Amino acid sequence: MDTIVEASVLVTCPARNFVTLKITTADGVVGWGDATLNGRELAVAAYLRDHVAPLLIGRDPARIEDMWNYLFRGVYWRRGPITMTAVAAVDMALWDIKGKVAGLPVYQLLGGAARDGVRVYTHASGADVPSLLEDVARAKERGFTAIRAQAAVPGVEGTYGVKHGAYYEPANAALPEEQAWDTPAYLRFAPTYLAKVREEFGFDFALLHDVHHRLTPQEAARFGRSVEDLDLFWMEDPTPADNQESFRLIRSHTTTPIATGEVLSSIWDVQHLVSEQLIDYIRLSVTHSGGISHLKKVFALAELYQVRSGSHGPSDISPIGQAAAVHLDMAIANFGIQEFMGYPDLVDEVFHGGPTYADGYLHVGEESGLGIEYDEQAAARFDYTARYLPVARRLDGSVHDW
Ligand code: CS2
Ligand code: MG
Repeated sequence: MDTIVEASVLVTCPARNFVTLKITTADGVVGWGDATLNGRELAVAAYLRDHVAPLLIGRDPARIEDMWNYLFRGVYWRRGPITMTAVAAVDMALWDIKGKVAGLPVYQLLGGAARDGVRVYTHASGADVPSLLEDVARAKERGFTAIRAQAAVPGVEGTYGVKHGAYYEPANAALPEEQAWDTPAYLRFAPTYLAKVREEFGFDFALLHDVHHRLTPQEAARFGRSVEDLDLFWMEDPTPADNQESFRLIRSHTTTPIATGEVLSSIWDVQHLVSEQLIDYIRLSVTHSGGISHLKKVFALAELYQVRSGSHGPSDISPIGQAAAVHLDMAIANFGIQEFMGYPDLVDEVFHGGPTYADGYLHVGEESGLGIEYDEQAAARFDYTARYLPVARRLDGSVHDW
């Protein structure tokens, strides 16, 4: 039996922070896991380094389900993004090792290809409508058949989702930037710019929009109704999912498809949403919800209720997490779509390999394991840089969901 002899936590910042777990076995096999949680990277790194890594030494890397339960049930305090991101990193690394030992890509270990490729959507945004339309045009030129559209709301400084430069990175300051939020202004403006996208580009591509937890259920129902003729692929995070039952009000008023889940981290956080068919797409990410093993169970539950996957895949999930997501996307029956923003070039200096993009799809390679290698020497060149996600405040100064 092979055993784990080393588990090390690597923090690097090529353009943005990433946390990576490296597990090494006595047979010299190395597995990599993504442990990046935007704005809370050091919390996960500490949890892994101080409370998980010492427990891994001497254990059998082949016993993935046992390890998952050991780290989920065996620690007593359970669930939540910090814990589930740490568990995810171990899970991904062990699947990477299992694939390397078997000489197979991970998707083959999950049941093989259920599709020829993984359809992806990317982001388009603009500080005003003309720049949004230009960004949508660029995404279409790159072959994307599914595009998320976000524009700044006039008069609302710092509207969510508008990139500054080539990539959208919301963790933009050493302390949380405070951004204004004005729901009535958003409700008046967002449907108009989404309509302009349809007017300019028609209906032959999937148009997505991220509400980003900003509305009450009633406001979200109103928003969903207002864009029904725009045939959105989904409206995302229309309202916070802390109260899963609140989605029923939205569901009862609009046929606009609903996606949620990226800030959730376990099957129990979405069980009611899925089993009551209150949503159409589930957005948990491999990196923040316990890894491949747990997310495969979430998608299996979702399949019973005709809910499809729509995994979160921003640039603040590392290429390792993105690769793990694509391996899982390849193997499940109820795949919906995969988010794919791409990464700044600097990231390629640390993370080598991974799925390749072509004509609106990601194609996972045939390399064994997850297919990503991590350059520790390159990573050591990029020190952690404190970056926080913004905080939203309403016009009266009270805190709103960001
Ligand atoms: C967004 C993310 O991609 C999305 O759907 O919700 O950009 C999210 O804001 C970031 O991942 C937060 O770090
Ligand atoms: Mg989102």
